[in-house]
Amino acid sequence: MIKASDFGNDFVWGVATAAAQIEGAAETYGRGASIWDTFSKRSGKIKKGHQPIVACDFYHRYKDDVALVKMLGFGVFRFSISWSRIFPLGDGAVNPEGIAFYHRLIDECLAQNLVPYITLYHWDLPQALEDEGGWTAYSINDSFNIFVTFCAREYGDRVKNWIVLNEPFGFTSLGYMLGIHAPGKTGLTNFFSAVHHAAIAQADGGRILRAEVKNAHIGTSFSCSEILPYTQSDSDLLAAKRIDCLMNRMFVEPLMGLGYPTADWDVLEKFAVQHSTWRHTERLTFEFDFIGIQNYFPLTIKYNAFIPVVQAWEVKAANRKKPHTAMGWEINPDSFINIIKQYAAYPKIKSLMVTENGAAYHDKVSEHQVHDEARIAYFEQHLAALLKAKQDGLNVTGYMAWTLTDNFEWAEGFNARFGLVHTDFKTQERIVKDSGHWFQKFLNR
Ligand code: IFM
Repeated sequence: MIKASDFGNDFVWGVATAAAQIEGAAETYGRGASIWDTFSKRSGKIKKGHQPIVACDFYHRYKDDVALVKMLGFGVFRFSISWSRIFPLGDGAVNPEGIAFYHRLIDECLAQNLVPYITLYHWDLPQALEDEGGWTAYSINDSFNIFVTFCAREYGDRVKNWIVLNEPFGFTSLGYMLGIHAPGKTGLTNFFSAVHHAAIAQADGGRILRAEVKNAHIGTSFSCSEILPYTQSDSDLLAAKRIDCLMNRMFVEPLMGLGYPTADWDVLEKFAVQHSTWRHTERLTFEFDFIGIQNYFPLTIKYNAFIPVVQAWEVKAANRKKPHTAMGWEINPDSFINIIKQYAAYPKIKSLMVTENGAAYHDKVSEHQVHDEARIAYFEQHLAALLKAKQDGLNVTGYMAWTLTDNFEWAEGFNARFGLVHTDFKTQERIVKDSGHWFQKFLNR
């Protein structure tokens, strides 16, 4: 049985959350609408028509939830700031009630001896900015920089740990290419311009934090998946390479000063030729103190001539049978380590931290308990693999479980449960699941 102390005294243990998924109070206390408020009101966009208006009611229950983080034994609480709670219209006038809420939350963390990690952007763009083009518009970078500067000056005296963006691949691909997340835009042109503005935002954000926050520890986080070719044929290998560019490399390499991986995907080269700012490597580069890795599954990729642009398709692996979570995501701790190693190989990475990892299951409440053995096994296996990799020399400095309470899982609504704590969305009652109790024991040993 592994235990937290095996990872060393300096290893950071946290639990991660995001404002739009937990806070609620979406239409009160001066908050402006975010793209998720608007999107979730559109018919058919969210499973069962769920909306994040109340969510976990964290806005009102933050003290109890922070106490749960403490009780489970974590040292870090990661949360994000709702941009439209601070700037209801994205920039311009601020909302004093919103500003005060995060002061209360930070104070509560510090009072409980928890280290706050703030994510600046976890997908909930102010609707007012989306109306001006959102992440596809160059003006987003000015507004984002105003927001980052404000938060850094307001909270930077007490918060030293910052994460600029959460999963740029996630919000640009699902929200601006496939249209299945807010704001529901589609197409390659929207996608690539969103990718580029997000790349500028992450580097600019890092620079602003460095200038504004004394002794800051600054990171940004990436969703990343190991991309496995279906066979060793040239066509499958090249298809896998293109998807690796699309899902992983295109987001991290500009940051490392390497520019976009245009040599390995001709579509990127075409965009770079058309848009001169794509070659402005200097603005896209920033040396973060840590890179956040968020991994949930690997993908097996096969060449498919009928798929436009990437000519690649995800298929079931021919040579490995692995279990899946309730989201249909393959559980594969080896692959979790492989993708961390892929990122660790970039020469400019100072350190890596797992800033999200977890699993959704169809939990059942019985006699006030949730026996989620599958989730416990998931954490045990991933942490055992991580410990081994760390002992073998991988520079990983922390792990944050996704997530504290069951919450609003974007297009899945409240139907996908990832929490260590069960949420009854009618009564807001919390029940610590067996996986929460498991963490409590693991962290205290
Ligand atoms: O819930 C999300 C989170 O907001 C971003 N990373 C993946 C999680 C599970 O889908």
